[in-house]
Amino acid sequence: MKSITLIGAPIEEGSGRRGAAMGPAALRIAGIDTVLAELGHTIHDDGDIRPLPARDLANHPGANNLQTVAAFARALNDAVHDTARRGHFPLILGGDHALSMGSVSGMARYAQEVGRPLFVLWLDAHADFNSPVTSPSGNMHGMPVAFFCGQAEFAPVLPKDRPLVDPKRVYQVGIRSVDEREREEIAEHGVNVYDMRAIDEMGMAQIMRKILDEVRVSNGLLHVSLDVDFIDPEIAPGVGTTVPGGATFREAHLIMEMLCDSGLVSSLDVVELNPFLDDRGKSARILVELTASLFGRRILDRPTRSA
Ligand code: 5AB
Ligand code: MN
Ligand code: MN
Ligand code: MN
Repeated sequence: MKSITLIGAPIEEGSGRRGAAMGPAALRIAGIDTVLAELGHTIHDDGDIRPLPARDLANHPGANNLQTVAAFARALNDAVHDTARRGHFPLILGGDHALSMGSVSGMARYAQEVGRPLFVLWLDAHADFNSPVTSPSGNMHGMPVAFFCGQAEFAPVLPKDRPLVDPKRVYQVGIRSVDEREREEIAEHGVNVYDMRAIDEMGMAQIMRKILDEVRVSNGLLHVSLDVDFIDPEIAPGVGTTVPGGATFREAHLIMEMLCDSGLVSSLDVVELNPFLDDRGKSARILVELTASLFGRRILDRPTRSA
């Protein structure tokens, strides 16, 4: 059984629209803490982080709301790092995906301290490998992977000596919407991409076995980042950036069960939930179910609901 610390990160400034700041509240209302406690885990919830705008940073024309995003990233970097050092599992409740600049960087620091490599499983319709220079929108939720892999364009924003993630240890699954420049960058940097076609051809189980084997042989830590738009919008509509043709509930569920069985997961982001766009809490509930599976709920234990 684990000690799990819930860290709410109500950021929406990375996404270019309002609503994702309500994500942590919706996940709590959908019962994320109770479900995990019922599985026997110990849950700590210190509420949401409340960062101060990073006024020391200069604004950048290619990075919208940079000061706010950086403030969340810094606060989360520390919160996640402290949580991991205390031996707790950091479970980050988003908030838009820009928050992963902080959560993954915090885990990269921790991984460096314990002398283990950090792997990242990125479950998303998008590659999120833009930079302030390449982004078509300027929205920083499309940039976190490039950020924690150390793209040079971010140099003014963060210390140069921060621990980075090796792009060859980043595994993106479910990808189906990639910008022109992102395509070049991810290829150049050697990010591992399993797009929807790969999932259809290989099946999710084979993909997951390959990824988990890589983490296991390197004695790595595995950070999982779950963007709601990874799942098909028919079943998870509560997100601002829907792309048709996403993962089914069964595929997403299988991933969580295999992650649980592996025992390799060190930290999790649940991001991009926009309750304002959701359909009667449907997406929040699915995210809670998937999280429960990652922490040990078996499919046999799922409650039967009458229609
Ligand atoms: B998400 C786009 N590539 O950079 C951009 O939802 C979309 O965190 C980014 O994956 C989507 O603006 C960001 C067009
Ligand atoms: Mn994303
Ligand atoms: Mn996405
Ligand atoms: Mn580059």
